[in-house]
Amino acid sequence: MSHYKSNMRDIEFNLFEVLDRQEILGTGPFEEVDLDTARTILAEVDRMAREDLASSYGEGDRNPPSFDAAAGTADLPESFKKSYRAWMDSEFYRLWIPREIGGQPAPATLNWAIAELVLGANAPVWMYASSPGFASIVFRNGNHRDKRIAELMIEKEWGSTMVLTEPDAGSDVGAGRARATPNPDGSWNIEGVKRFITSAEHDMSENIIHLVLARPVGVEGVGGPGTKGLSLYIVPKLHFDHQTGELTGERNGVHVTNVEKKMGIKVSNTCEVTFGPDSNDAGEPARGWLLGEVHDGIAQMFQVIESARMMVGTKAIATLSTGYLNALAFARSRVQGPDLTRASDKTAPRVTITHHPDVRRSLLTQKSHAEALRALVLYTASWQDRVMIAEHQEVQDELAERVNDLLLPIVKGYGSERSWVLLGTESLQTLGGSGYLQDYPIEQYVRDAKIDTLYEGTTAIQGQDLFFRKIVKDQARALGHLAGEIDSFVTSEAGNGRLKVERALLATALGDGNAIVAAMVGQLMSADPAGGEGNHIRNVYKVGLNTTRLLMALGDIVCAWLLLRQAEVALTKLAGEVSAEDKDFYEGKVAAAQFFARTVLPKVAAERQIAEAVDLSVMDLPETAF
Ligand code: ST9
Repeated sequence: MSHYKSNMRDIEFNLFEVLDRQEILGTGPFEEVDLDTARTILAEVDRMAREDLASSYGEGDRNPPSFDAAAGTADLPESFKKSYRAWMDSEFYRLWIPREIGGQPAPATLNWAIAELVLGANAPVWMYASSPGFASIVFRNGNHRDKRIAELMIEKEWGSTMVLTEPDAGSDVGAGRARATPNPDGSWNIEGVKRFITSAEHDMSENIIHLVLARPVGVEGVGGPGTKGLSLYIVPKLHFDHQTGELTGERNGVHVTNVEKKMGIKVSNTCEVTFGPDSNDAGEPARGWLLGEVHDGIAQMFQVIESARMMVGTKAIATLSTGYLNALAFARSRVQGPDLTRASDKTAPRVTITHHPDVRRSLLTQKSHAEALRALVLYTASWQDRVMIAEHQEVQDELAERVNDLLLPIVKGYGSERSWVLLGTESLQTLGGSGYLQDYPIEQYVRDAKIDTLYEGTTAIQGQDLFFRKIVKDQARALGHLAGEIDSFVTSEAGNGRLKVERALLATALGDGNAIVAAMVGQLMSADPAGGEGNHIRNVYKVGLNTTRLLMALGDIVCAWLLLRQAEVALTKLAGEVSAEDKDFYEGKVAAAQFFARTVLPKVAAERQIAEAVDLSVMDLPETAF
């Protein structure tokens, strides 16, 4: 039986009952993907995810690739390769990529819905298969040569990687020391050691294209300190003819020098990669080509990172969702103890654990969060749809870009934190001691989901990104828009009287969220010594003590709003004729929204108090006192 339990009903509810994606399917840039096609694709990906992709999930964990240092290889289990092949052969990746390189673009909402199914079933399949996405970035930013390379990456199904991190440059990408020196033929020699490089070695494609950040040296005007001095290079594992794609038989000086042993997603090879000759100056140089012949590496790499952060958030919620549905299936059949009302009666019949209040609390906690986070991913994607439509019309939808940017750290940071914690504290816990066994998939889910709070920018980085870049630098334009939308919901009559209490709770939480932002802006301004007496640069620490708090509080508020919007839709449906199955579904939507509003939102007030009262005592504590 498949470990993966998808929630197609909720995915379709989001797409077609809340976000009304049927209005854009089959139109504009999505001309070739109409509603029927979208539904057929979703059904097929769902089947494939539960069967072909999920089938190798456990095997990849129990028998992960092992690194052969002499050969520099880390071959994947056959079962995993079969899952990967099934996904690649479906060619659904073409829905992501531009027409010019063989794509058939679909709305981002449809693509992220598909992504959820694949990521929930077997996330490393998606990660190894993201090369067409990388090719899109190469195509978008590249010159004539690079555009051809992008085509070849897709035609030949080569693998790809994003290469930023170094042993001493993780969150601080700008501290990277890898260097690039120009050659007379227009190529560059790359030298340095990179770490934590996903998919840098495997036996599923004949070549791998690395997109490498390195600092150009010896060229006037480029290559300064920090991230802005980094350029992005296309560095192949094996050299090839840039026109035909034929491998020249020449090995490039790019060598995997270690594959990490990890807590989870073990089948996803996480590699140390050494570029250029070794410390004895032996070996071939690692030659690469500057992407687009412009020194704009960090901005180019962030095009990849933005997509990857969305991917990580989607992976996290996909895992929470299947974790919840596995816990629910267990709870429905597990008989244990009497009903609490008959606890003192030793002869009382034993009941399934779904009768116990604390199990119900736990299940609704899981359900409401999984569905809230799915709503968050797909709502964010709906702004990406707007960006795509505008680009197709050759205009810019600045608001859509800004709101998408604002939501990304919430999807990634809030989504991954809530998912990994709830998988452990609630989903696994529902199974009692059995949850700790490999007989059930949840212990693997917990291990596999932990990484989501770490890679592609830790939660701390997401919190800083949210406040400094997406709120302060944006002058709160996107935040103002979103807060305005939430405000109109709370002041509306949404829910026909049944959501009155919840709208009031949301109004209070929105006020508290705004107050946290205001407090942090005040703290930031007081850190400007030019601002006058009482101002001190150290006050910026107060902001830093609050950034993760703000990330989580805004996540709670936005998620509550999205769930309540869904409850409003559900209540409207319930007022008409619905099947028994739909009645249960819609009642479940209303219950999840009410539960989330009543149990999560009141906590935002406490976060506000803490944020406003933050002082410098934590920073004043001598390190030796920790
Ligand atoms: C990793 C791999 O963890 C994990 C698994 C990968 C799985 C791969 C498979 C999936 C891939 C999907 C690929 C598909 C592709 C696409 C498909 C499309 C169809 N937003 O604030 P400043 C830029 S890899 C946008 O001064 P610092 C911006 O250009 C490791 N841009 O930063 C900015 O200039 P300006 C992941 C942003 O203080 C410039 O950076 N590692 C954003 O110099 C400088 O900004 C990390 O994620 C943004 N949010 O550096 C690193 N932020 O201001 C985490 C910055 O002029 N660390 N830029 O616009 C950070 O993010 C740091 O905050 C820092 C700080 C490095 C940015």
